[in-house]
Amino acid sequence: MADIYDEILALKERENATILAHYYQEGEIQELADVTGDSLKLARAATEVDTGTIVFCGVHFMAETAKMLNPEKRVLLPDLRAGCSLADSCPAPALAKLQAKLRGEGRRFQTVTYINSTAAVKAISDWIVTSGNAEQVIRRVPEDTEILFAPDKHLGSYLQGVTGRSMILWDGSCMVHEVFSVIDLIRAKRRMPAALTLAHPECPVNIREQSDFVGGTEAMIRFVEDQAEPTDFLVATEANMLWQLENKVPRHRYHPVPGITCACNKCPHMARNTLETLRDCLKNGGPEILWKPEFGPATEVLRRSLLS
Ligand code: CIZ
Repeated sequence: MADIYDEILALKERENATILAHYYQEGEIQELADVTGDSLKLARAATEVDTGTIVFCGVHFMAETAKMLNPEKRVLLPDLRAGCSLADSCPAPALAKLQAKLRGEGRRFQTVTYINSTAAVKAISDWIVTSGNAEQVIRRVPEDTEILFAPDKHLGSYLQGVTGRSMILWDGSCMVHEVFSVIDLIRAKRRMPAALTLAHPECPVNIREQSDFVGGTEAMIRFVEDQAEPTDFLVATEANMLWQLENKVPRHRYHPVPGITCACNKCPHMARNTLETLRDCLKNGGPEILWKPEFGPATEVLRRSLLS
């Protein structure tokens, strides 16, 4: 391990690169990163990078976002196939068709899109939200306007509840958060009655209802930091988040909520980035995120939603 770590650090120096890593990456990658965070924190951090190259250890839409906000930088993604089931569930032509149908019915609406989407979808949206800023952004949508929320129906239904806004929900979901087992969660709560349950808002309502706290990953960190006494936490989000929680707030104990078919729930797309592919992408200068025509209009929406 030491060898590959040293190799990556030397290549990072040679290539004048900054490594940004999402909390859903393996701990060994998070440990090497210059900045770790959720997609909002990483998007903002990308605008402050002073090296010519950003290596984004996350999934494709996150690296695309970093490129859009920093067109002059070289943005590398260790494996271009690191996709997202939510982004896949919402192709831009299908969203455009629904928007045209709603307009044809005379409905007044704005499209609020989760950052887990392609640039082409962002380009036809009014707002982009992350789990960290969704409530604030939704408050910027005029009260007399409906909201078309895409692509995550679970996050959308959670936001309907907390904002009281009426929403038309796209039928998408995250393959990781969709499959937590409520039966196993209830069993774990019986075994550990003092434990607190944390759930990501991408989880279905049956998991959220069983939870003491619902929030994105940054909000989870703040919540556990606020608990002074050592506590057991059952955590319903991508299992690599436990590494970050253990690293940042080690006084607590963290237990992954199992998935229906697995003991802990990891994103197969995030897992495409490994120490080896990270090293190789620094060595080869690629794969690189290249500018596409839809990045222009998508960038405007991103900037007003995330940076102002
Ligand atoms: O916003 C993100 O980065 C995602 C996908 C989850 C979270 O809450 O960090």
